[in-house]
Amino acid sequence: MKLLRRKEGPSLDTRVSALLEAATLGDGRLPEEAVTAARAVAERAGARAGLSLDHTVAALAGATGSGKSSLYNALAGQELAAVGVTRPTTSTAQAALWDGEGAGPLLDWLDVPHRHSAADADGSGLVLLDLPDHDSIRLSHRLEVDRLVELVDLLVWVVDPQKYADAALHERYLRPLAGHRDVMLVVLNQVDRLPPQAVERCVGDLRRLLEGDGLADVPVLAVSARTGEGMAGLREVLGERVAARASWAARLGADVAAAAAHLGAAEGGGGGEVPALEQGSGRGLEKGPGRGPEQGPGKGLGKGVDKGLREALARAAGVPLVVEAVAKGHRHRAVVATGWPVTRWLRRFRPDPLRRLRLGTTAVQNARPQLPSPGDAEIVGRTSVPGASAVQRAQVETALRDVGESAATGLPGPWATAVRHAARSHATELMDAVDRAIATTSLDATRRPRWWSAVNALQWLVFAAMLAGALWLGVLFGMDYLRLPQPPLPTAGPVPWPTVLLAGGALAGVLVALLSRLLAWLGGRRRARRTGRALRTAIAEVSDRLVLEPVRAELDRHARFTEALRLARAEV
Ligand SMILES: Nc1nc2c(ncn2[C@@H]2O[C@H](COP(=O)(O)OP(=O)(O)OP(=O)(O)O)[C@@H](O)[C@H]2O)c(=O)[nH]1
Ligand SMILES: [Mg+2]
Repeated sequence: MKLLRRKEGPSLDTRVSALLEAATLGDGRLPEEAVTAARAVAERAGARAGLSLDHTVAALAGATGSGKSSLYNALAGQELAAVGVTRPTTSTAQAALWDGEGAGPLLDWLDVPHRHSAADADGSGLVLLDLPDHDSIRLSHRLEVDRLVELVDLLVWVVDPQKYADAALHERYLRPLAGHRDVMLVVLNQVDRLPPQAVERCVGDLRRLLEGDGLADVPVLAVSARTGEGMAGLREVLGERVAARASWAARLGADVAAAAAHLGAAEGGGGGEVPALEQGSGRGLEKGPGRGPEQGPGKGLGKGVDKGLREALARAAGVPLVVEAVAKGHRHRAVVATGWPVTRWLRRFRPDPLRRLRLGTTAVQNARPQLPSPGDAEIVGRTSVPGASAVQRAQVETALRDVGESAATGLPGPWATAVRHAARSHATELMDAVDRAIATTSLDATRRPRWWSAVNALQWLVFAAMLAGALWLGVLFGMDYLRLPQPPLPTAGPVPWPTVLLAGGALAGVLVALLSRLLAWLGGRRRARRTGRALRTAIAEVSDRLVLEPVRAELDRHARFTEALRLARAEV
């Protein structure tokens, strides 16, 4: 049934890859220890899957004197392990092999050099390990047990009637390994030392303790290595597991789930306590309370999330100033181009407001997007817009923090920190980038409207007419002065032509100049508005590239992490 259920979910391979991906994505965000543990599990799973899958490695583990070596010998059908009276007796693991062909590399990987062939013909494919005592006074024993408990396919916990309730066993091993219940057996040995009616009571008590450990379904077998009582049942259960050849995958599956749960707990911990490895991991399809993938980020990146930031950047970068300079510059140049020729030259003594900001000049216009050296950036990319004030810079800072804060809403602690950090990841370049964007945006602010040339030509024509009139009148005046006969004087109605030319020319010149000014004023306003829009678009692009994009990447990383974790925990 379990096998069937597993088939519905993702394959072990998929889950291992997902775990590895989750570890990679969590790297630098989650506690190093959880990431390393997840990587180690993935690596271990890969290694085990690459070794003999026809063999099932079962380890006899338990306290000293519980009878591990005695059971090992009884199962193997010969005295392979020393059974002593001095405790502890077994100091290194040894293996008994039932049809051990091809199991060499597996035992090399387990680093168990002492190997024997079991005499018992049944149980082909079983590799039985006799372990040292887990609660040993010798550190090397404990280390050996811990090492192998992590690697074997099947765990057979051997307890005796005196010490089955030992806290060390339950708290240090059984409870944290609750997720591994599918690859666990508990053997109550030495039942020959109990009166028959006490055996059942003892087993019942042990079962209750196991239930408390989260191991309700784990088979409990009462046996005696000495009398052979219950040994047939143990052999049968072991035989079934070996024949199914599924323990290795179940073990790795439980390992992957545990590591994923541990990563998830590290995510939700937010600096708090990280639950012990594997705790609660085996509750396969359950979801962690109050945390986890189903919760997800609260808001993520809303559309206008950086509105405040863009406004602060615009202010700090002096956009209102530039916009005003564009309007003024336009009017200034319009006057120079279309003003009354008599007075327009005066304008040339005044500086162009736009050029004063080093905007709209050719140097800035050759928009090189990325400048190779900072030196170049100084020359080409810089405007002379006055730098941001302390207040404006503080406003940018605040707005930047707001973006991070808003994007981080609803995320688990470490990811929220990562998102906040991502929002500020380019904080130092931000103002420079905005300044450069402004320098390269105000491109058409100095383009001359075509009507300026036409009006200019008209102005000179009118000016020429005025000059002609003046000259004509001058000649007439001179002739009169010299008392020469007056030539005939053509008139337009009652007014003589030279007067018409002079006065009309002057009047027309001034009128055209005034009209042009009005048009230039309107044009400047329109151009300023357009420039403002272009600058705001450029600033939005910078904000998007340097602030939102990193935030988006981090949010995406979190989403992928969550997805990978679900997959690793087979929650899909
Ligand atoms: N009465 C009884 N005694 C047993 C049984 N199994 C083992 N013993 C005795 O318990 C003692 C310890 O047995 P071992 O097999 O060495 O125990 P162990 O778990 O390997 O101990 P360490 O190697 O020290 O961890 C020995 O004196 C055994 O003879 C059993 O089923 N009944
Ligand atoms: Mg022993």
